[in-house]
Amino acid sequence: MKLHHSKHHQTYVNNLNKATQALKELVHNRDVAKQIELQSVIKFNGGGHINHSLFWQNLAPANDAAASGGKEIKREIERQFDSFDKFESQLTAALLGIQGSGWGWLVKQADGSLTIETTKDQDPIVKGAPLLGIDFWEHAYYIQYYNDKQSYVNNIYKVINWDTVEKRWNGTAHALKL
Ligand code: MN3
Repeated sequence: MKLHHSKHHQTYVNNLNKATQALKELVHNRDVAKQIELQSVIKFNGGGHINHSLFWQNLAPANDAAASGGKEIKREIERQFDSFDKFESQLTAALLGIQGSGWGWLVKQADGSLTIETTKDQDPIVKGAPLLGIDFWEHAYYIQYYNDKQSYVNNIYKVINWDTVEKRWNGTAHALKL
């Protein structure tokens, strides 16, 4: 995770900064074609920055109170998914079903419903509020777990900061304002 934070996440930040700087010049020079060309770079690196920022705040040490917090959101999850176990197994299935690189999410929709979503590469959640995001790129688990994705999922569930999830759910922490 140290490498993940200081190398991988940092690269997205550096590339996003470079791209937004370049965009300013292109706007100034009224080069619309080049601005459009730059959109995918901004989406990838901006998404990478947003997703990882959400991810780090989503984690807590296993024995930390925050890892067993979030009583209200857990009750809501039980209500909407029938049980917490059902929620976890649905999220696990979604994560293990990702082909290539991507993310698994718990999202609060505008009508209050909770949904499990996956996004490809570094696409961020832009519709609804992402409450919980799990990085499912190989770089997130390979050093520690090799190809054993299931163990990565099992262990990441032990270090979820449920207080953060709850704050995003009840609006006391803005999910996308970093
Ligand atoms: Mn990552």
